[in-house]
Amino acid sequence: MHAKKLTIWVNKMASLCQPDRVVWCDGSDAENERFLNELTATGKAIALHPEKRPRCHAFFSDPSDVARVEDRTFIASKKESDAGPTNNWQPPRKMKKTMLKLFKGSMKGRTMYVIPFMMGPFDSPLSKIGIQLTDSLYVVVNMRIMTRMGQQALDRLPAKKTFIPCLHSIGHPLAPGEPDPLWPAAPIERKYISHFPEKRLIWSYGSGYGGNALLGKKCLALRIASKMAKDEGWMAEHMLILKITNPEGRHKFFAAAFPSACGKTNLAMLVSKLPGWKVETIGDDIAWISLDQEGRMRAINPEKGFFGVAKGTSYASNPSAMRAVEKDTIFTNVAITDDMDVWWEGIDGKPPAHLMDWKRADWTPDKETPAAHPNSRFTTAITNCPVIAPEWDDPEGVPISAILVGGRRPSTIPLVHESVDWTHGVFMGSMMGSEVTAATISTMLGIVRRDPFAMLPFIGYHVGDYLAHWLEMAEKTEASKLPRIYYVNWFRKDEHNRFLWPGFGDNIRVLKWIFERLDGTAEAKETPIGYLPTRNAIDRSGVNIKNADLDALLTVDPAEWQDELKSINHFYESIGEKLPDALTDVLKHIQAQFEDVAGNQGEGS
Ligand code: OXD
Ligand code: MN
Repeated sequence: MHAKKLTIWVNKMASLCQPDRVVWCDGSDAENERFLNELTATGKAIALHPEKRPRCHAFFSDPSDVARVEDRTFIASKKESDAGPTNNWQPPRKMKKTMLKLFKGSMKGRTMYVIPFMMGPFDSPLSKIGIQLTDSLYVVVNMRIMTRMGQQALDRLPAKKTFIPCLHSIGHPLAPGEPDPLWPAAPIERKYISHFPEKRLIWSYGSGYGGNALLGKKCLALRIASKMAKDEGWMAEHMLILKITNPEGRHKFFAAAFPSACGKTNLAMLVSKLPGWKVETIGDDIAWISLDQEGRMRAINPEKGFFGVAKGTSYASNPSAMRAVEKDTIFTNVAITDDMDVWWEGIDGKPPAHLMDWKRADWTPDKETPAAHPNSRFTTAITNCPVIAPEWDDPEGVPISAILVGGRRPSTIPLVHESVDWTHGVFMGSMMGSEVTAATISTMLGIVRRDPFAMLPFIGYHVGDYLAHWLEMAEKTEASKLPRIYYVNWFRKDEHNRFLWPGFGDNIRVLKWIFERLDGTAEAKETPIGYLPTRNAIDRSGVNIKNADLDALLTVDPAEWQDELKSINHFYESIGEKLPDALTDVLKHIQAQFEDVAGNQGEGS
């Protein structure tokens, strides 16, 4: 029945896109090798040095196709009010009409690959099956790393009863005899990354890059899944999942939401600077969270690989990621050394005297353009990661004790603060974000791009309904069983633009405080914005962080917070009437508490 539905859909899409042939992928090693051989034979991929980077390949995209395209990403829900102010809405019929025209004959001269894939552990009740149709072999070999792809996923179709159809075309049909470019794609105005959340359907046209094309990731596991989660009572979140173990061998699991480019992969693979404390990785980008029988939140990582930003990754900043990409990895838009290894800005060591840059041109250190694209990526299996947690593939998921939220905030937001309850935690998630400008002193109080739970580009419905859903989740269980929510900020600076906190492996000191708060043993002080560590509650053993710096990191400045609350209010107004009142109430409550403190100080003096 389900197989029949699948065959009918594949046939229908094949007659629409008109590929020369249809190939069903089984996900085997032999198949993968065949595909990679074809990609290298046609020059689309370069095989890297067999000893330095065994079984690794590099790809180089068209310069017009280097990142997710939020402007060309659409939510086609029946009602505009179901897409909300943060999404590009299109009426489903109009969207379909536009795209049917584009998909018609879009795979001429090409092969349509059928990719069955599972998001989440094979036998988890939380997992979902997707079927992606694509005319990009680059997508196939990446999906094989990022998802549980192939026959094993297909075998679960009868049990799951349904699948999420994902149609993808790079939008570059070939006339007979027409040469195939190395990275075919459609021009920007013809790219459409379209989602039909009510139909649980994804149609992506014109881009072969990352989140636009590997449809299991942002499109399925976040945009479509967020809507399914809302309807079904669970949560699909843009969060890493980590396991933290203390020196006594006790462990907890934390999930953490940060906007793109705030170090999620680094935190997920943190190398602890505190002896005896250990962090292991479950996921670096996406968490599907649901309530278990006991009313606790459990999370799975729906993915099976990392699609990480290469730039800035080094043995110094993230040794585990570097070890993960030593073999069986796909690199996209990195630079290539003369001995066929990879290079990017921020990797260990000095730039070599000569490279091939991501545009396949000669590069020497005097060249003004970067050798690797700033959004250059590695695609590597989670099992390559040396600090993978044994629970990463557990069908039940892992119980989450704390949820961390944060962003890049050079001022105002302390190093860490703890919510007083779930609603306050949701307030913290709703207001999180990063400052847009590179911080200089004059822009320290610059514009903050609010990015609720780092989901702004990924909520498949109205942001106000999304925040309401967070609040509703708490009504399904007891408050004591819910994770506690913490706002962290590694990026606070002093007036000379110097980072006050060392970051990276030293972030374990903050994770330790959170761990001990959950155990009820760490000290905290109450402030109008929540609980903050006392100066001595942050373990500074083995590091030189001055009292003055720590005090600055833990400062809650009433004047800065006045501006902050105003700015949050402004953002709330942009959400409109679907914003839950409970969140405005938290805002007013914090405001009132600042006024109380000021009043008390006034009386005291
Ligand atoms: C990502 C992103 O690639 O969030 O993970 O942009
Ligand atoms: Mn991400």
